[in-house]
Amino acid sequence: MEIRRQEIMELLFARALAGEGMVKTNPLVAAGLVKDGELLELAAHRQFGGLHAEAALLNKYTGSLQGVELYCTLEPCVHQGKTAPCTERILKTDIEEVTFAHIDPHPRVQGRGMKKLLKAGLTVTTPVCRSQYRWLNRAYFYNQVAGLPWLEAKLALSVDGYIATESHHSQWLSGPESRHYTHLLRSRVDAVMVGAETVRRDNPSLTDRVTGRESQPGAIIVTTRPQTLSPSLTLLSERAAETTIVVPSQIEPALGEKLEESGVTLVRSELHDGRYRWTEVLPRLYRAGFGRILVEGGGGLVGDLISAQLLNELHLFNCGHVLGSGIRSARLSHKTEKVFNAPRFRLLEQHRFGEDIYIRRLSEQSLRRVGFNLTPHPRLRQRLTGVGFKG
Ligand code: AOF
Ligand code: ZN
Repeated sequence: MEIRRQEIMELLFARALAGEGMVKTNPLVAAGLVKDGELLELAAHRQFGGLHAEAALLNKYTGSLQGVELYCTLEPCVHQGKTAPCTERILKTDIEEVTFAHIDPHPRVQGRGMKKLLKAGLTVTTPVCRSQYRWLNRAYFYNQVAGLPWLEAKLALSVDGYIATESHHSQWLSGPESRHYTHLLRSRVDAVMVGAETVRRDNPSLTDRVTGRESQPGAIIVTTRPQTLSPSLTLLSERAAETTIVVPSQIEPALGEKLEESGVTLVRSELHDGRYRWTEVLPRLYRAGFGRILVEGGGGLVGDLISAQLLNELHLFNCGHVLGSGIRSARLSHKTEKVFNAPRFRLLEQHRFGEDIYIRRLSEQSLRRVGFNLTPHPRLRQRLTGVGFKG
C-alpha cells in the first residue's frame, strides 16, 4: 500500500510540473482521485490566479465519489485567496480520505487545512514523498521561507572559464544541444534576468523558442543607468509588456514616466554608492510576482548575487573553446583569501550535450543563509551516479 501511495504521488508530481513557469509565486500542485489503488482522474494548478488543483479535479470528474480517495501534492488550502478554499470544496463531497505530500507553509494554511479535514472526520495521510516534493517545488518553499525569488543562473563557459572574449563576443560558445536545453530552462521560470550591459551588447529577446509554453517568461533588465537603454532594443520595443526594469529609485521622473508609457514595468530600488543592494531588490521582485528567476549574465550580476549568497542553482555549460582572456563568468563583489572560505556549489548532475558538458550545482550556503533545508530528490542522486561521460 505504501509503495502504491508513493507511485500515485509520483504520477501527481509529474502532472504538477505542468505549472512550471506558469504559476509564478504559487506552488506547483496536482491532485488525483483514487479508487482501490487506481488513479481515476488527475488535474493540476496551471496558472497563477487560476483554479487550484483540487477544484480543477472536482470540476472535471463527474462520477460518484463514494469510496474515492483524494490525493494532493500539497495540503489543501483553507483560506479565501483568488479562489475559494479547497478544504470546503472537499467537505461538500463524499470523499473520506485525503493523502498529501507536504504541509502548505503559507502562513494562512500551515496545517490548518489538515486540522479542518480531521475535525470533519476524514482520514488524512501525510507526509508522502515529502523531500521529493520539496525539491520539485523548491522555488515555492524557498519563497515562503525567504521572501525571495529562487534564483538560478545559466552560464556557458570556455575551457578557461570565460563567458565571452574581451570584445564581448560569445556567440556561440555552447553547441546547439546546450542552447536547446537553455530554452527548456527558460520555460521553467517566471522571468529571465540580465544586466543592462548584456542587453546593450546582445539585444536579446530572452524567449523560450522551443517548448511552446502558453506564455513567454518575463524579462528583467537590471540597470543603474536607465537613460542608456535604447527604445529600439527588442525587449523594449517588442516585449515591453513582459519586461520589468530594475531602476534606481532616484530615476528622473520624466524618464520613469516615458518608460512606463512604453509598457514596461519598473521596480525601483535605492542605490548605495552607485550599487544596488540585492537584499533590497530581490524582495521587491518577489512581491512583483517573480517566484523563480533564471539569470543569464553578465558576469557582474552573477558575481554580485553569489557574493550576497542569493544565487541558489547553477546551470553550467562547459564548452570546448579556449579564449585566453575575456569576460569572467562571475566577478565577485568580495575578495576570497582562502579556498575554504570561497562560496561553493555542490554538484547535483552532469550530462553530455554534444561537445559540451552540462553541470548542475546547488548552493547550500544560500539556502542556509535563510534557514531553508532542502535535500535534492533521490532520483537526481541516482542520476548522478547513473549518467557518466560517454565521450
Ligand atoms: C491548494 N491547491 O492547487 C494551490 C494551493 O491566490 P490563490 O487563491 O491562488 O491562493 C494561493 C495560495 O493557495 C498559495 O500561496 C498556496 O498557499 C495555496 N495554493 N492550494 O490547496 C492548489 N495552488
Ligand atoms: Zn486551494
